[in-house]
Amino acid sequence: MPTISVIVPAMNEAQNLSHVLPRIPRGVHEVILVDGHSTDDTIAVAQRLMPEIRIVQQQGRGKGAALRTGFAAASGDIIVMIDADGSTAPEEIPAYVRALTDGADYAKGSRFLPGGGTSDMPLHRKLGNMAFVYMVRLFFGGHYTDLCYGYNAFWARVVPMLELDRDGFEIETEMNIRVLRRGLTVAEVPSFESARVYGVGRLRTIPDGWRVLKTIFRERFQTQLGPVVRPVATGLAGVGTPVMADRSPRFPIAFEILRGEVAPEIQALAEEYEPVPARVAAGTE
Ligand SMILES: Nc1nc2c(ncn2[C@@H]2O[C@H](COP(=O)(O)OP(=O)(O)OP(=O)(O)O)[C@@H](O)[C@H]2O)c(=O)[nH]1
Ligand SMILES: [Mg+2]
Repeated sequence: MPTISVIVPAMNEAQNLSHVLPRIPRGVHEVILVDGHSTDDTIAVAQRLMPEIRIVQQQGRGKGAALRTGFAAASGDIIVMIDADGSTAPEEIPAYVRALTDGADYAKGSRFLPGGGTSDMPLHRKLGNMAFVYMVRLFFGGHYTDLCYGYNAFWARVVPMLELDRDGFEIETEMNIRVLRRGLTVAEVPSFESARVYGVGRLRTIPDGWRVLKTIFRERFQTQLGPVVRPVATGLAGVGTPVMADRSPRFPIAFEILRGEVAPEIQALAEEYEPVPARVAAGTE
């Protein structure tokens, strides 16, 4: 039975955690809060709301560094990343899990698929995000409908293939591009992003947008990834068992979708979810 780790990066989110942690469906294997050296009561509040929560101090600075710390600490088969400010809905976790157990390697949220949406994005951010989406389609193939969004889920075994090294909000861009470069099977899941409940976000449109842009170009022109592991068969509309043609010594684990049921509480919710036909991204490398 695949187990699920939920990673929650949090920096001074004490006021928001009651809008997030209690909404995480029962049946997940662990919840890891990656603390960004919060100076408020984030840790105490998290422990009160969820006594079994694992608290990990992030290494380095920024949301990207926090997520990388969280991914390294996760012990589940599936990793789901959500925000601590109430923007991402924990009720959607089963939908992401379903996309993975249906055959995707990586399930990325999209606010711009039918059924998704956002009340957290001013127009200029929507336009910037769309421009980046089209650049990524042009450079890397696939047909993403969203890019700079922090709600994704994937099999934990995907993590070492991604060789992530970004520190800031551009980590999501790095992840979303690298799964394409690796030729992994990607599904998009419609997702609704709410406004953060309390406080102000740390994302700054111009500097962080610039970091995203630099990341896209670096992926296009500079970064060499380690040995490529290429799926030769991805089955119907991404639902199938990706078989890896070349088993690189660095990634000795063949990708077999762990079929079977997740925890019954999640499974029951996932069954109610009618998957939108997976948007499968074609690999380019
Ligand atoms: N551990 C850690 N978490 C962070 C850091 N920066 C942001 N986060 C968390 O990452 C999530 C998303 O960050 P936000 O600041 O809300 O960014 P955003 O959602 O793009 O911005 P808003 O729309 O204004 O909320 C939240 O849960 C933050 O607490 C950081 O440096 N360290
Ligand atoms: Mg936010």
